[in-house]
Amino acid sequence: MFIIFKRLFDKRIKSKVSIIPKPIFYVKTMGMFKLVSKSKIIVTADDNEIQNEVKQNIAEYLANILSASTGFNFEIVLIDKTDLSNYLSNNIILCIDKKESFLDEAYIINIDKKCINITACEPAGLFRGVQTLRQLFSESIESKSLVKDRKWKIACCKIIDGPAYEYRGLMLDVARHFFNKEAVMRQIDHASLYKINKLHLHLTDDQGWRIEIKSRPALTEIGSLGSAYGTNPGGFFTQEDFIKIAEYAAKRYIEVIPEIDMPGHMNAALASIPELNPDGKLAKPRTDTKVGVSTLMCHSDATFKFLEDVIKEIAAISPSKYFHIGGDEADVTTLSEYSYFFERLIPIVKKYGKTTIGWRPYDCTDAVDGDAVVQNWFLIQDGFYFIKNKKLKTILSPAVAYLDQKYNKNTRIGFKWRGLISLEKSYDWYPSKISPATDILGIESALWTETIVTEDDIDYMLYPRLLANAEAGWTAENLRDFSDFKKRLKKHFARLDVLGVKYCDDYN
Ligand code: TNX
Repeated sequence: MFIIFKRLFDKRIKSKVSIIPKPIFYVKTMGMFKLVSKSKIIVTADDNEIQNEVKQNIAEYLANILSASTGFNFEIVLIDKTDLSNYLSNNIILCIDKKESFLDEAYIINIDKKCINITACEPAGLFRGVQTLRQLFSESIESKSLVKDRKWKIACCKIIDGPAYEYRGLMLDVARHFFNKEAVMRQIDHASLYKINKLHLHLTDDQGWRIEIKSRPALTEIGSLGSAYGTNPGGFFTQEDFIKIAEYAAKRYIEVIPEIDMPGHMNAALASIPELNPDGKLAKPRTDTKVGVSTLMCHSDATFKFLEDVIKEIAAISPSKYFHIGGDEADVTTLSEYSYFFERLIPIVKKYGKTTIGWRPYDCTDAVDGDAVVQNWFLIQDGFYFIKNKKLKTILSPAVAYLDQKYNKNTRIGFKWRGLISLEKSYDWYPSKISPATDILGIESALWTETIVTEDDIDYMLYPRLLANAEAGWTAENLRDFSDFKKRLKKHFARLDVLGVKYCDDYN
């Protein structure tokens, strides 16, 4: 009898736990932890500076989320590790332990009847652990308003977790259609729940220039007006906006990587600055979505003077060590111009302290070597694709991570030049099968926005596929399984509903 009861009970608890991306190890133990009005968030670390960082970025963040729905006020208490035994009852403990020799973003969660303890060796690990903790509560914990008459219980458990890949990115194209900083921050919030840690902003393209360059005001006075198909009036980030976005992301342990796409995809600049054009006259603005139509003059000093102004200003406001220099679809640039271009450009990027990332085929040029990173979107499903064997660190963006592609023929927006990308396709792929595992820095989901105009459109294309891609980046390949993912995902729709994410439900 007891055994039957226990089984039923186990099943009930088990069916409630639905963590995405899947952690390395989860085991349920006996009993339940209950969050109560006197629960506190306890922060402990050996180092004062780190303790303060954890308080500001993680404890306050967690307190905000939990207090809105529970109505409790969660005092945050900084303590010395030696006092920990006095602070166990009912509390959430965030603990930095440098002695734990795991990766930066790894963490351990121990939940017993008395307390929740999240331990990591770096704040980023605690932040990832907090995202898991959110998912252990019922979805109503995400509510921005008070949820009455609810018991905030979690089944006791132990979780050990850490990422498969260090780079787990989302690319957002704000050039084809512009999205303002509030819209970008909202996406940062949702992506961080699924442990995404890079936000690559595609800031410029033929249809629009979206970042203020103070020494070149025409870029935004002219180049930011308009969008693909002329569907909206465009817009741009001031440098202040960009700094705010990067700070907001950094508090969520997400690094913002700026991209200026060159030497192709440059029409918005050519339409703003006369001396970038062979005849010294402004190019016509473009609202069509043809690619491979524009190029900078690769042998021109005016071009490099312009690029240095741009790189210098962006490098100064961007905390990331990376600078993405595009390099894709330069179809009207000859091969020798293309090679010369990167030979002259890359030292400028280095001069301002940044490491380049570029889309394939920039890696084919001799200038690209060493710690440069390539973003490979030419990937084919079966078989590696080496060029020159440089063993560059690689970010994988195969078709299955192109979330601007339709799910199926009913999808109301999106392209299909890379095929239809159902939820299953976006989940069921294995990075090490398409690139040598030792070269993989990570993976990135790409959201090009030719057909994506509103925030609802972004949600519709990203969700739920971003969860599938996120698991491909975070969870070790041998632990992944689509049918298990689908079961977990089912429960996430309720969470996404509470968060107000307008996901697509026709995703097969
Ligand atoms: C290809 S993939 C592009 C973009 C387009 C996208 C549309 C790559 C590096 N470039 O310019 O927006 O296709 O799917």
